Amino acid sequence: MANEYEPRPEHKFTFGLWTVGNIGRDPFGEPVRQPLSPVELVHLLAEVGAYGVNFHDNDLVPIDATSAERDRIVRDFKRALQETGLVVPMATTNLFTDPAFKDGAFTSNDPRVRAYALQKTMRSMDLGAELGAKVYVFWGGREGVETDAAKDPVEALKRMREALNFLCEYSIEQGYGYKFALEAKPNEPRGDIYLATTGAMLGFIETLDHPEMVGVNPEVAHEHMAGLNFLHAVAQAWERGKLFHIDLNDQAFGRYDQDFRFGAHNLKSAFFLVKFLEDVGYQGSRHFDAHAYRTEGYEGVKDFARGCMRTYLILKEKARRFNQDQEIQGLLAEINADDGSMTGLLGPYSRERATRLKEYQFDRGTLGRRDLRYERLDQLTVELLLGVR
Ligand code: DIG
Ligand code: MN
Ligand code: MN
Repeated sequence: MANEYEPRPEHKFTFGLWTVGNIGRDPFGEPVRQPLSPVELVHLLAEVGAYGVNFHDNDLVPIDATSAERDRIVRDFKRALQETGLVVPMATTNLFTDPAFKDGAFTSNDPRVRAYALQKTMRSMDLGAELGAKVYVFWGGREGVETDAAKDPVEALKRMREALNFLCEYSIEQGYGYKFALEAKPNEPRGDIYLATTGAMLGFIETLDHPEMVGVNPEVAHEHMAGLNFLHAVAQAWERGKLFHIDLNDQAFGRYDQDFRFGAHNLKSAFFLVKFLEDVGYQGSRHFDAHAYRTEGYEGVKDFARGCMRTYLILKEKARRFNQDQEIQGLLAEINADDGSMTGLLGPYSRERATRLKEYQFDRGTLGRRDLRYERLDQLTVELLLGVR
């Protein structure tokens, strides 16, 4: 039998060209790896067992490419997809590298930059649609400030809303059928980035003209940078039907954006995330927006990519065991037991229910004395993860 931790297409593991193609440049050092072409990266991803590949426009087509060069690049890329069977579930726009975007794209104070950002995004949406992408991610890496003297945050939100409304209309008119997925990050590269968390994005989506087209793309590292529980952000998005995509990686709290291999830093939170995605039947891509350590060559990059997928599958098996574990499930049944005594008191509002609730005599002492056995439950979870159950 094929190893149960080997990736298969049905697992929907995807990587961006910019992840396995990351050449190791950082703010304090030059690149450590030679660049690979998009075609070479597609074959590398096929070799490690990925299902799909995603890209920013300029990961695939350089910003100064001629239309003839663009056509050749896209033709070669399509051939590599055909040869390997990889698909393109998601596309996005690079609105953060070029100096033109140094003060933002959609929220820039310069209307020429705001207009250019719309043009660049429409062209990138065309490219993504040509390659079959159905999810379009918006990460506003430069949509922020270093000083709030420079930009009115209300005006910035209005500009962001206007741009997204415009681009929703464009997708509708073109018949692209895109689901827009907004990706939050609290800071870096800007001192502060607008719409800093997935929760902020969920509130903002409801103010758009086509909220039904727009969801979120939560990233582990970004919610961790904000000191938040990633599972709770994902659960809130899921509960609202807005989990359109997800960026999996890992990240220490309070650090710069580390984009570590999935599960490389906090296995327990990674386990609860995988358990959630599998328990609810999430059908989207498991996209690893991460990159290998700067110490690695391309064999190490493949180790990184294999590690992301293998850890996900191992944790998926741990989640199955958690759901089958008699002692764990027995404790959960005890914890969630309901003797029915509150049935008449809890539920939708009615004057009669409110009256009864106000008159009910609670024994606070009894309520406070309950021994919930969470220590035992968590220890069993840890022992499951440590492989001793
Ligand atoms: C960084 O976390 C961002 C960019 O890489 C990209 O726009 C998005 C796509 O997943 N993630
Ligand atoms: Mn990141
Ligand atoms: Mn990301």
